Amino acid sequence: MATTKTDPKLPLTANGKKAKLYEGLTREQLIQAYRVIYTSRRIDDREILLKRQQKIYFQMSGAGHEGIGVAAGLALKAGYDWFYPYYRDRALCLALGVQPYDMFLQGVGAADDPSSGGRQMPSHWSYPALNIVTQSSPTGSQILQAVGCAEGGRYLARHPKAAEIPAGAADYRQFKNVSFQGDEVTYVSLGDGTSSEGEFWEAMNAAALGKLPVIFCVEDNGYAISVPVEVQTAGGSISRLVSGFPNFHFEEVDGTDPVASYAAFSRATRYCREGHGPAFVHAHVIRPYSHSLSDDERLYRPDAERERDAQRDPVTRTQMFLLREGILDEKGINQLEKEVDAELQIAVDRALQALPPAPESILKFVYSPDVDPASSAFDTQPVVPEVPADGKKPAAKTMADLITATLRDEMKRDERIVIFGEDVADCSREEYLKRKLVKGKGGVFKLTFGLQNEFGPDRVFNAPLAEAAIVGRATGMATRGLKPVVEIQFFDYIWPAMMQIRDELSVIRWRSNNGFSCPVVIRVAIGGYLTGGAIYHSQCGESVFTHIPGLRVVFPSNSQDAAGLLRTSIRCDDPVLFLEHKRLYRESFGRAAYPGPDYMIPFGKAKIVHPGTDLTVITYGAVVPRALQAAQKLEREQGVKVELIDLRCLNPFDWDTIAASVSKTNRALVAYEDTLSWGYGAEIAARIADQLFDKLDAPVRRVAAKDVFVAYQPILEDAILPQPNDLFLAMKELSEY
Ligand SMILES: Cc1ncc(C[n+]2csc(CCOP(=O)(O)OP(=O)(O)O)c2C)c(N)n1
Ligand SMILES: [Mg+2]
Repeated sequence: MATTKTDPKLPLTANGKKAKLYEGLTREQLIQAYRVIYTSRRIDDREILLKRQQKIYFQMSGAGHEGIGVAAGLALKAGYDWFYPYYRDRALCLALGVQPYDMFLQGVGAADDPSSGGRQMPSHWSYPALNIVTQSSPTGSQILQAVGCAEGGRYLARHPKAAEIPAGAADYRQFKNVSFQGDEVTYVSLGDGTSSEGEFWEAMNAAALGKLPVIFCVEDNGYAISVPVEVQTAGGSISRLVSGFPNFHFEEVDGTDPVASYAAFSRATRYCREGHGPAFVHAHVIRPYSHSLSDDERLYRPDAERERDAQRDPVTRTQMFLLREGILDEKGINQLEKEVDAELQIAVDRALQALPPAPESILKFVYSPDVDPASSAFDTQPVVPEVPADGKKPAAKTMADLITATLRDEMKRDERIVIFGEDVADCSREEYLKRKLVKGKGGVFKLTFGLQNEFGPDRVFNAPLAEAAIVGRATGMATRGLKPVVEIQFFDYIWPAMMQIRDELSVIRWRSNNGFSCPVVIRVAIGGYLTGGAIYHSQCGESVFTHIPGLRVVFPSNSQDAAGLLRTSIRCDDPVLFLEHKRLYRESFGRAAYPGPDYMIPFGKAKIVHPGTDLTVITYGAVVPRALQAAQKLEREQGVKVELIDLRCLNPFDWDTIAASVSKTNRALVAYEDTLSWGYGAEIAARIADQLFDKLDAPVRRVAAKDVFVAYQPILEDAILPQPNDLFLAMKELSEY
């Protein structure tokens, strides 16, 4: 009997015949793709109308990008893979399962908007159930987080026990349900203009280094607002520029063609799933609707150019394709479009009725609603060390010793902790350590010394010299449930990470209405009094960070506080900036015995370092020992009793202790190492003046650094930073006022 040869890849149709496939897509999938593309465009059109009618407040269209979006949505899996889309990815989101109604809820800023509850502009996607991670407006700040997300997934696959929540784990883990798949892929997209951002290149490098399963999708519509691609990208082709990155799979495709785009995405996805490394999809798309409603592209693009683009419009293109292939006839297309239009009408009508968020809700989710690091749960007692047999006192440990001890204890307790940064590993070339050829470095200040040796290179590793990447990757990992404790080598070099800290890390929970969180700990060596540190190794600047809602800021002055507060930082559920004063690392001031593996200090609880009745001095960090010296001298010489308060934690700070003390002494001096004007003490002084005016017998005074950078020559450094004598004179003068 003769056998008929058929293509084995073709699925059977109902009547047993093999159906034609289009790069693996069935006819039904192609109809579905057209439905998504058409829906996406119609939502844009409807939103534009609503904006003109002033019923919504902003509009950002995905027009022209629908082909690549729907292709990516078909190639990847919602709720399984992870997504860091950008504002033109409406079609992707629809393909993944976001409902048009939810998109209209964003537009009206409804309380029920699942992306942000009315906190973010429309087209800033966030859908936790689908693994679509909250997006912001800075172009490109999502890219490093996508890399961190992929790293997080891979770490969890290698350390599955880390995902478990140990019984009685009274920490952030109780509130993070961690899920991961062995072969998941992280998708991240950006525009052609955004590929000029430094963070894009940092992310490409990190993904290539780690062979991470990330698909970078550049949606190249030829313009960044009015700037054309040849002015943006050297040589005009991002594909050419990135072609030298190792370990990547590259695709360049017409992103207005959903079938070709699906083929490209499928190959990219397969490459990533199989663990070969990252992929780069360069999709050429069009932008038919100007950049946004505030832009009129006719001012910089002639008609001919726009008409040329229109020939490639994915809506008409896909429609023609379906007709040509006989997948749908004209009637079928009309029917589908009518159905979509009717569905959108219902969605718009419902969304316009939706309630706005309550003004009282504005402070909800600035911080974790589940874990309060200022609560008594974080108030534990230090373990009293046993007296050794020889009767000698247990060794007093430096701040550096106890920070290392705390990191070690916590890493033992919690496998979700990973440590990375510049030079933090013992030795990246592991074989040197294994063969005992070297001892290992463990940080420029040696605070992470021995941790790679003990916990392995998956958990303690060096990062490329790129601060935005350190914080961005950590943010992505923490979104997945890990607890990155990263190091910024010097406070003076934190600024490349500022966008990640201010616009991402600190606000992810709030802007996603508690849909996502990223409780990273950033340890930073800060401060001067170093003799020779100069401008770029000595600065403070903590008030820049206490000014950021959502970020906890801690600044201990002694070793026991450092241990207790670092543990609270790690176990809590908020992002923390943990400031470690370099001068205090090995100072004899403030050494203490090891307080045990569970010692914690709650945030926002100051310590009275020296009780007094005549004058309150409020300070923190390296000014504490200097102010103590001045206070002791004043008491000795003048009998003035200073109450010295070490704030320890700057956000939140302990207003109650300040208020109680100033109400008693009626005089307040705020002292800090940072430059005087606009510094941290300005806020404290203002609050005292505002809320304790009736209690004051003298003006609130401040002692701080001169309004200049710290200089190299020690004579200059001494003149610039507040010295014990400056503090002494200010205390004396205020006590005599
Ligand atoms: C860091 C940052 N700089 C500037 C802007 C303002 N801005 C918003 S979109 C945009 C152009 C982006 O162009 P491209 O990356 O090509 O994406 P497209 O809008 O063309 O899809 C600019 C400059 C921003 N949002 N973020
Ligand atoms: Mg563009």
